[in-house]
Amino acid sequence: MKPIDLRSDTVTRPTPAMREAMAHAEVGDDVYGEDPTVNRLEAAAAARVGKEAAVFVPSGTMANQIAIRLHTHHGEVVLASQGAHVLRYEGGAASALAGVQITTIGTAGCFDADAVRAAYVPASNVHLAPTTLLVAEDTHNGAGGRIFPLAMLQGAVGAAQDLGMRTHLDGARLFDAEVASGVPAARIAERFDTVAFCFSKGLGAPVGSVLCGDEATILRARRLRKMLGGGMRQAGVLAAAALYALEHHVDRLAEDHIRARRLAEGIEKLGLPVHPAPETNMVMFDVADTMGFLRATRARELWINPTGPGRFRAVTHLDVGSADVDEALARLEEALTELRA
Ligand code: TLP
Repeated sequence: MKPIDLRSDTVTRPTPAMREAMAHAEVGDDVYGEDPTVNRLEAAAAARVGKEAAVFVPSGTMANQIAIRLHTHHGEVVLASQGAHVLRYEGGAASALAGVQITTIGTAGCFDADAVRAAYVPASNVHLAPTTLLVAEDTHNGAGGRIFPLAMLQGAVGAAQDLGMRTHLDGARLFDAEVASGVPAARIAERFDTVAFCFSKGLGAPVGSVLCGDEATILRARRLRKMLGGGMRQAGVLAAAALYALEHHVDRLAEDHIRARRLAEGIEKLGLPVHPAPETNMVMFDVADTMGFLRATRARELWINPTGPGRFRAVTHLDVGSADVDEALARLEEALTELRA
């Protein structure tokens, strides 16, 4: 039985055309700035999100953590959304590497200008840790691939900047937001000092993310990348896959979103609560018996990750076709019949 892997959009494998691009990539030593394919990728990525410069890094986690180091000093506070990736899924890096605390604000992955103002602490009060950085996440993983409403996002970023804070956008899935909302990625990222996005999620590349911002900031980011061990020599082989993804796999994200909606409808028909309604490529649903559901689905080669007790996330991606959605629903029905027997 062919496994259907809905654990994440990180599980995609490079397509034959992408492998072809990788095989023919021109390379050089990127730590010397001499890899032509990396240089091309960085220029294309920066232009795509309306920033001056970009640095290619191995992962979204490294991009976010470099940004946090860039914008803060030890002992400061970062404001981020409830369930933010930088807080929940980056191995405690913000405290371990940058020495900052994270305070969460807002609900369901979003926050407004008032929430930023209410949480803001100036450096003048010696008892309190000052808030110096705002991190937004769009789309929001923990909130089920939710798109941050643009007016709210711009209001919150504006408020942070008026207070003298720096701002970073974790746009691991920024192009899902662009394709689903019709708002260009550059517009979403416009007011942020830095923006990170990933090639290794829905865009289908095997490895890689970028951090984008102005020239001076990205120059500092290059030093931090080196410090963290992210200087990657003949990385053009990977950059070729990322470039291919940027050129060929953005528009097709719409297919993932259609499939996620169809999957959600099918899951609801099977009697499982789905919430929120999917806006992009994630379907969040509840099954009370977490371990039983995992066993019953795994036994049928249907792979879905829990995100907490009684809660699951199914993600559509490049390697999940329309027929796979039907097959996943059939396996799900069988698993639930067994569970309810
Ligand atoms: N998210 C992964 C897991 O870490 C949870 C996934 O399967 O969704 N920002 C956001 C919003 C992300 O969802 C992720 C990956 C990252 C950053 C980190 O990217 P990587 O995995 O490249 O370090």
